[in-house]
Amino acid sequence: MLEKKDINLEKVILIGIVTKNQDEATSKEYLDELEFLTYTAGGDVVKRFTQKLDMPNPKTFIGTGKMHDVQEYVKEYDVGTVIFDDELSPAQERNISKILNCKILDRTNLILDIFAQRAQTSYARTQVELAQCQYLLPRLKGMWTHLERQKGGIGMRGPGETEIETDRRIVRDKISLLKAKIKTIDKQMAVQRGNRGKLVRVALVGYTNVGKSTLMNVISKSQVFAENKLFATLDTTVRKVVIGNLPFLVSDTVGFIRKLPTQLVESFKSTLDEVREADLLLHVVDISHSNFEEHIESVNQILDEIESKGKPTIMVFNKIDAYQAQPYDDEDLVVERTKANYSIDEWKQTWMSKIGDNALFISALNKENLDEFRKRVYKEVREIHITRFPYNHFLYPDVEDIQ
Ligand SMILES: Nc1nc2c(ncn2[C@@H]2O[C@H](COP(=O)(O)OP(=O)(O)OP(=O)(O)O)[C@@H](O)[C@H]2O)c(=O)[nH]1
Ligand SMILES: [Mg+2]
Repeated sequence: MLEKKDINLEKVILIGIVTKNQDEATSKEYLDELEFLTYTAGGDVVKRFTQKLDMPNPKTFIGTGKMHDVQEYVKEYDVGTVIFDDELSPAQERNISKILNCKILDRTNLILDIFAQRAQTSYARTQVELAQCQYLLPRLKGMWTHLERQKGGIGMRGPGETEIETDRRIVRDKISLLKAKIKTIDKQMAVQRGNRGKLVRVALVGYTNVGKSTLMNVISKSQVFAENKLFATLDTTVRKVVIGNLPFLVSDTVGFIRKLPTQLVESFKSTLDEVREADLLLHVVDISHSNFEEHIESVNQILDEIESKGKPTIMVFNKIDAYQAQPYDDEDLVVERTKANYSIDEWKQTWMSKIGDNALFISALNKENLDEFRKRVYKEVREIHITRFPYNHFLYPDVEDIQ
């Protein structure tokens, strides 16, 4: 099955740059992630090109010589798509597509494409479409200059301009239409949320592919779609969970990623309402990923954007089963020991000294440490619950007494 799918994968080249603010190792990690995104979108990366640059070339992003190498490769291996890790200006995109004569995408395009592929419900589809239209609108202007240059300015300007104006109007109309549609669904969803009463609400948040849905399935015995690809979840699922007699709601929602297109954050605002209105956040982290600390940063940044940063938060470090410290040679006096050499215990100490018992270390897959997880969540939810209902706190025993 998988093999058959592999045959149909699109051949893709990735292009990244190494700059003063982005060293070689960082650039490699970004390209690794871009490769995973490409795979998720149905592409097969056949080659990567990187270049050291002080700043991107305004015309072609990378230098002329390097572009020539890419061109040769595209021709020789019949590559259909070239993907850049950074956002291209409309002019760069145009110039490059003339040279390479194939599909040119950037990270934003790619993420939008994956979202479009993965959107299951009409609500998710509407939100993705809105983001795509918003991405397209400012770029239509650039497309006009392209037309002008291609067809020659004189005599073409009138009809050309009308054409582009019409296009813009169509896109703008579409945006209003989509916004209206989202508003209607929002109202229905707000009613639904209102109907849930005053149960404490807990939201799973985190970088994409860290195991949020897996954890959700384990704690709520539900069947949310989980797989080893990015953005497996686009809609929000809410389940009622009961620990030690105390019912509360847990939501699982879309994962975050570095440089999540702003258009997507905006149009997914309604999906993210579940996070904004939550009483407690469980920030799930994939500790087995070499770049997990940067992932935490990206997630915090997006939480900030959606005004949810100050909420009570428990950090849940998942996938401890897959964590592998880089081996360290004690006798090596030259190479300094770094965080990459930390054992899980060292990570525990580091985080516990920062945030105490708000750091948990689990494996959702192997169900390791889930008891501790349940107890910690229970304690927090119970606290929120009894501030809300001071008169029935006796219904719920102290965490020490629950099974
Ligand atoms: N080794 C290991 N793998 C895990 C663990 N938890 C989840 N996974 C795997 O990680 C992958 C992603 O899991 P999901 O639950 O889909 O992750 P998610 O955070 O919901 O991802 P998105 O919805 O795409 O944002 C799957 O292949 C899971 O089987 C764990 O504790 N250990
Ligand atoms: Mg998921």
